[in-house]
Amino acid sequence: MLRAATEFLTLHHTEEGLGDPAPRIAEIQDEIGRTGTYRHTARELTFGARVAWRNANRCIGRLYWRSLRVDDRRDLRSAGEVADAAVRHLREATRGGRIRPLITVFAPDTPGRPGPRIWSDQLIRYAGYRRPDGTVLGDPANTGLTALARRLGWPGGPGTPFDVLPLIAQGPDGVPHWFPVPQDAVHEVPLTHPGHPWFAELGLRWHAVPAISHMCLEIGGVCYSAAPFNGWYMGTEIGARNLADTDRYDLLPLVAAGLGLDTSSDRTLWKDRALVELNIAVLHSFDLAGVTVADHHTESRRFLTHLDREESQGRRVGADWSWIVPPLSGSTTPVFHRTYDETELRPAFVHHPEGLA
Ligand code: HEM
Ligand code: NRG
Repeated sequence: MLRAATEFLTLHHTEEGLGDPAPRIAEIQDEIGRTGTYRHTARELTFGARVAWRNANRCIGRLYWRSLRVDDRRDLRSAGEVADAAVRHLREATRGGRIRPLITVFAPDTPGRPGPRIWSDQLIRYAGYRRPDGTVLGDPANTGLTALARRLGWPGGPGTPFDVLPLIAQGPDGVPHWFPVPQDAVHEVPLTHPGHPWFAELGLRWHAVPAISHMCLEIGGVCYSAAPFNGWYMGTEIGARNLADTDRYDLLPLVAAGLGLDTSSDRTLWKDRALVELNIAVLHSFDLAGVTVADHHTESRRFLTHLDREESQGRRVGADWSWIVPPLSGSTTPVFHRTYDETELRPAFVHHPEGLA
């Protein structure tokens, strides 16, 4: 821990021009000796969270890493407190559609006392109910989380394809609990298409804010076991994956039918055409609703600006090509046509080792 702390404090002092980090490191060494851990100052926490975003190799949205707002809620550790603050996070981040990047940081793991955990992988998730015949109503990605919620006593939602799941969080007792996410904290966008009135009748929607909640924020050897964060969506996440993947909502056949496409052979490229129209609908609908959303061309350009800007500051940017290149029209974006340094740096967001039971 002292090694990780030293590395982090040196980075912080160097980048922010804070002078010699040695006195602060000596203080931390003493604190670790006495307590087995140490406490970041508010300023260290903010810097650490921003740099963890900067170091997220899978994230194309990093240009604005300095603008991340950090809500310091290290005083909270019970499941109920975490759930309440998570709902507050959603409201603060959404702002009626003018989405802003925000992270809420809860109590960290300390020796003999693990921090809280959020089992839901995002603050907002749609239920996936497995039917007796094996098919799924809702989002097939969330059947495990839905089953867990039911086992914990959640009575289930109204039974639409877009039922918002409760939040599942655990405090010091190590027992997961479920908490309803109030409807007014979940901003959603009904999907329509600018050129196809029938599209609205498909009854599709998606939520405005992607808020990843099951990753650990690791700063200077300290693990913040619950630290939900959000930015805004890139349209393809919804239109080219969540609604289109065959193991998600699998909607391309339905969209193709609406478009009157010949689906008798792959070679008609009906999937490709349906995919483009679905993505047009996502961007159009978010724009119409006044909800921040990025298109993959713009976000790709911003990412290259980010690379330039970071490199001009003398910093190397790690990136994972397979996550950075958008899942639609990859080769039409500049991020496709190059390779990236894959080095992983700390602070970082890391996946907890054990998955969902
Ligand atoms: C991943 C975009 C903000 C941290 C991603 C992905 C996209 C993306 C497209 C890939 C997701 C996937 O394929 O499932 C954006 C955009 C943002 C944004 C447009 C707008 C501001 C943020 C913020 C943070 C963050 C604020 C943290 C403070 C991450 C991390 C991953 C990721 C850790 C990898 C997640 C994983 O391993 O599952 N981002 N992001 N992003 N982003 Fe961002
Ligand atoms: N693909 C996932 C969300 C992953 C993170 N994406 C972001 N993050 N845009 C989905 O729900 O489709 N962010 O913090 O903005």
